[in-house]
Amino acid sequence: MRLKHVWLNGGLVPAEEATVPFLNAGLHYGLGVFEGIRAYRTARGTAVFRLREHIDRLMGSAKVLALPPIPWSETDIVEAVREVVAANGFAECYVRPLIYVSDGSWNLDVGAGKASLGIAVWEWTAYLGQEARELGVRANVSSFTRHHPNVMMTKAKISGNYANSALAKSESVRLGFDEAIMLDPSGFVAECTGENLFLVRDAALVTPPTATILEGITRDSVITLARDLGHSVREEPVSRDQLYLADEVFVCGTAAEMVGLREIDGRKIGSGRTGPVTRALQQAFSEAVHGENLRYDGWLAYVLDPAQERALA
Ligand code: PPE
Repeated sequence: MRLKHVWLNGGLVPAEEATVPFLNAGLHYGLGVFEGIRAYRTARGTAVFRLREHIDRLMGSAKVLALPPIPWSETDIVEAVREVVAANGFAECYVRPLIYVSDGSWNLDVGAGKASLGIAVWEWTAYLGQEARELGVRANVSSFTRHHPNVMMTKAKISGNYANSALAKSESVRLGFDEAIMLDPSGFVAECTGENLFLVRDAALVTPPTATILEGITRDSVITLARDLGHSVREEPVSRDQLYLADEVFVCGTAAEMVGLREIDGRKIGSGRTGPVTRALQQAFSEAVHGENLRYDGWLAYVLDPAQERALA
């Protein structure tokens, strides 16, 4: 299905009209902050997963980059996301809000510019390949280092930060791998180019602490699901060789969802297939996002409210 409407600066516009001028500091310098959100099919219609948390992080990113204010509140943006998802009619889609410097800032003073907000959606299925979920994927430790927290702000989803991800990802793909694992400037495992990372050893989960990573909302969901399934979860520094020795390693993010790493740097991880703990968590995650486990219903923002659903019935 084709994208029909984009929400741009206050309302829906036809997708072909959602363009930005070439002379735009957001484009030239990567001065923007964005979110990646997924909407899923549920028995009660399409629901956006952890929408409030994503918009909260979007506003946090804007604060970190010190973007000029926009005239929409978090609640307005939450409503705008529901509006654009409903208007495009996808049962499941990826949602991409972007606040970008649309005017001024040619002197690199972000505060001197003006910011705009756009929200688009698209169907994005196999982010790490069709067979990733079942079989797991192959990764290498990148020759590129993840951002130093006083070079780029690792907690903010700043557009310009993604040049670092793109360098690493492109190199890994060129070398024949599916994804790159990135180390932080002190040599510990940080995250992947668009996902956080967990390892499993003796049924316990370990994941790098939040200091130098993007605080993933999927990561947070996985920690809750894992504890609810009875696993212990520790946030502590992870070294490269700890990955090699793990029973299972998996990555998680909105676009990728949950994907096992079956091989890292040419070393088979565990059995060389997506392991049992990863599988159980994939299942629990899938049930949560599709509204099949009421315990996690608070994570879902239904696109149509009950009155709208009745009107359409
Ligand atoms: N780390 C990075 C660097 C990252 O980009 C993401 C999301 C995550 C961790 C996981 O965060 P969360 O989605 O809240 O669980 N990456 C987004 C963009 C991917 C892209 O290629 O663009 C995403 O998954 O939407």
